[in-house]
Amino acid sequence: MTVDASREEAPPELVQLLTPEGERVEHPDYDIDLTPDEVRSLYRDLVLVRRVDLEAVALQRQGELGIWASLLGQEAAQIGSGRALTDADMAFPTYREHGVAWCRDVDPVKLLGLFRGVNHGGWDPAEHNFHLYTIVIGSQTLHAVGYAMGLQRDSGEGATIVYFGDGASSQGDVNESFVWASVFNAPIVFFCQNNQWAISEPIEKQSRIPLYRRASGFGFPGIRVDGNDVFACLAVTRKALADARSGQGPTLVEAFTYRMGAHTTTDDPTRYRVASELEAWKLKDPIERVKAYLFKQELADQEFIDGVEAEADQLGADLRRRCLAMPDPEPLDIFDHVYREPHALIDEERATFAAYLEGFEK
Ligand SMILES: Cc1ncc(C[n+]2csc(CCOP(=O)(O)OP(=O)(O)O)c2C)c(N)n1
Ligand SMILES: [Mg+2]
Repeated sequence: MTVDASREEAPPELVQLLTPEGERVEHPDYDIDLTPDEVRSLYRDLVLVRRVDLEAVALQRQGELGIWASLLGQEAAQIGSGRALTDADMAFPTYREHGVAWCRDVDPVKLLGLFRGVNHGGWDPAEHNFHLYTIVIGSQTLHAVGYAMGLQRDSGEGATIVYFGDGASSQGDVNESFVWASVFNAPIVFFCQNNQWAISEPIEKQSRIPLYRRASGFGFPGIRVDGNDVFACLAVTRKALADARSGQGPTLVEAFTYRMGAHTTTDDPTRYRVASELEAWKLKDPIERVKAYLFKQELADQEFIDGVEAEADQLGADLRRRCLAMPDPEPLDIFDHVYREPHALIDEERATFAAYLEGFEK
């Protein structure tokens, strides 16, 4: 059965400021004025976070991490939105926001600690204004709206940004958080990285309409941005955050991007998607377009590019060394972090587990 052509939608508009070929384009509502230093700095961020990710995948493959969720392909969405944040803003990530963690000055080795199983979070959310990674899909959107409502009541300053995926958009939590944010006019940006896949489920199985259009049903604006364009992601997120801070309420940003790698290191995407799809997205690489722009505008030369590459090599090597040096926790430590105060049940469980460990030969 075919769908009546009159029922089909026109293709959605996408905010883009830098084409895949590295050409600057204008947009009537979004513009950005970046100094050469700022553009070079964005390029550096993109390259360095890709290296952190590459090193982490290698470490997992060598048995040094239990699992890793790669950000490959999503660097521009994360660096663009992450660099739009000010110190007063609070970010709530999923488990893939290594680029945003970078922008919040979280040492990447702390991310590795979580995936190596040597800590339960790794950083102090209050110190970095970057919440702990959340694996329960979509649940952080409710936490973030609550936080935003707190900001609204306490200081009236700062905004909240919450990250989630295309798959998460089908979760009840996410839809409930849209209702709360809307009716309370909460200072929040919903930043959805539509990377086209939720493990093996394609976006077509999540929505009949472009995700950004969901926002209008809840009563706030939604916008689709080229998620592989770091300039556009920065401009759009800056505007959405400014709106949130000035009492305009929430915005849904749909960053249209692509998960270039596996869902996590436990997944094999060749089992459910065709190679040509990946090849098409490779042409839209978020780093290559900034590099092309830097060359075309004569804002950087090969020496600069090589310098960033050398810095990435050093970062990767340093990360590997510090990852391997992280001590294993004592098995019984896990019981110390369940409750703040002593607890009879936990004491009993600790004793049982200690007796079990005693049963092994030393
Ligand atoms: C509540 C809940 N249901 C199911 C899962 C298992 N799960 C982990 S990741 C994932 C897919 C998420 O896809 P998406 O929201 O698009 O984010 P992406 O991984 O693509 O960044 C699912 C279903 C989970 N972690 N939590
Ligand atoms: Mg996804």
